[in-house]
Amino acid sequence: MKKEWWKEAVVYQIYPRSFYDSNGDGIGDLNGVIEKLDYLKFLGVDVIWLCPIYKSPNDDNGYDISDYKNIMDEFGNMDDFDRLLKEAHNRGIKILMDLVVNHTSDEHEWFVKAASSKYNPYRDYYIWREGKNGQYPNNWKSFFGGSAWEYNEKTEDYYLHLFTKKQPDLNWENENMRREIYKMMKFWLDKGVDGFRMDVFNFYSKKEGLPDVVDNPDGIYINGPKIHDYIKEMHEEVFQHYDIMTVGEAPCVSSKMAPLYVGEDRKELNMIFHFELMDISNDPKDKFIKVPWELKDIKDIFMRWYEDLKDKGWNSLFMNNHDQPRMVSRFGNDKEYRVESAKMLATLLHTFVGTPYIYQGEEIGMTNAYFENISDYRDVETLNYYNEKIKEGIDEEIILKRIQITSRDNARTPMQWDNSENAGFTNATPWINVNPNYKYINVKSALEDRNSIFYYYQKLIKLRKENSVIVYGDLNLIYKDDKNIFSYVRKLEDKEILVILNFFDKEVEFEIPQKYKNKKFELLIGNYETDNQVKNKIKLRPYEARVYSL
Ligand code: TEU
Ligand code: CA
Repeated sequence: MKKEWWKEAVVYQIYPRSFYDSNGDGIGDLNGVIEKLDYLKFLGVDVIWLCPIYKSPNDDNGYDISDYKNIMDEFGNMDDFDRLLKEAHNRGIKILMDLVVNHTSDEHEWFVKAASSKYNPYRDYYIWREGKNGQYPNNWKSFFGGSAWEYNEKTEDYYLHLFTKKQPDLNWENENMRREIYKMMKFWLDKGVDGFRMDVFNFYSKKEGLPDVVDNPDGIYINGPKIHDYIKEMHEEVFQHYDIMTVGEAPCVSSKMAPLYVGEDRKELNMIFHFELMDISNDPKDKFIKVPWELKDIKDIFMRWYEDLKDKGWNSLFMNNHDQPRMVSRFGNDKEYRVESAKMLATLLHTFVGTPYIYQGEEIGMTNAYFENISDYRDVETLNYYNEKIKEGIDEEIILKRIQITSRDNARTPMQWDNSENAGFTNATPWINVNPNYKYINVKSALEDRNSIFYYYQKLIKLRKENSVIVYGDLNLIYKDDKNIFSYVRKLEDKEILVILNFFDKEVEFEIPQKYKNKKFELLIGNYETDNQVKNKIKLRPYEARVYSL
């Protein structure tokens, strides 16, 4: 397999609003990120993915951009950004920008002009349609509730917005618009940024005629007919001229389809974020309703993506981000076994095939917030859902229970730095409440405890650097049908490692497969005290993880 720096890297995702507030206004900012670079260096990550920091009215916390070439007021200014980039590079850390070009803010000057008159040159940068018999132009729904169309009084027609009405979709059919986007990308790359995480990139292309969705939007506004043309053009115009990393956020992409986007011969992207794992416990009709998951399904997803991309392209590994509940709350056990289960899940993400992503706070085992009042929530998706369900007459208590488990705000509470007021995130009132468990879950106490989740991550990252088998080795699943244990062997030339993960809170036995029984076992990492004595069977404690070199 071809060697690439982005295959060997570990990425750390920062949600700047909630990372560290350097100037006491309750909002995280770029100088706050600079102050914490040494912490990230100590953890050992190679790349930071910065969630959007561009000018924005913050209808969707920066995913609604009003000026791509300027910094959000609350986060600082371009000098701060330039310093951040320099300081990160000085420490050998790369910076990945969030590229949000499926839509802009409605306050972007392109949209302001476009909405002013049917004859404005910017009109065609967006997607406008007349109503049908006094109704919406078609049946498309916004991801954040209601129709995807908003009426514009002035020009007496509708514009498309797949997210909030303050996030109008760009018209990728328009070549001038595309050229301006590529120019803007080069503006950032010429500053020296190291790549892009591309927000819903597979939504750019919309099917001609904008037909109604019948079963699902695949091929209509997701993975639309021209999507590969656009990404190839972007590669040709932009990517190929730089040594960068690209990762596309890709809802509704199957493992079969993925090689078309990330195939090494395709000249499109380095990797994507697929949603199969993130959707695993979602009720298909309502993601706020969670259904139980089984280990079998998790294994199937990991294995299928491994096999379908094998020798073709690369994958990304993550179990949470700024849109998802906290990983330890969702896939682990944030009550009795928070530390053990957080480490076990980390072991999977850092020893499987693909580039691991750490979402801020994951490395200290931060949990869901479980806020009890709707007034504690800030996220537009959550608030829209609440209002919609109240209108439908659903009991408030039921709605709040769903929100507690699923809301994106679970991942957006401030980073917990220490046990002082507001978790050391700010000395003002934070824009969103801190999780009350900051008293004992925080960076300071993690750094003081040799057995903390933090040091476990540090060690995993180091192991990856020292053992190329973890990056480039083949993978073989063991005990495919075991309901409790996820186990596999990684192999590169004569190097082999065995990963054993107990996914639940019960003790289970793991029998060493015949062909490994005579090997010498050396424990590389584990989340419990163990000696190197490996007999035929291993009794695994709750959420136990072990990685052996054979
Ligand atoms: O998310 C894209 C997306 O598909 C969302 O519907 C996401 O799945 C949802 O938030 C989960 O419920 C991206 C960004 O990551 C998200 O923060 C933005 O709100 C969205 O695009 C619009 O830019
Ligand atoms: Ca601030």
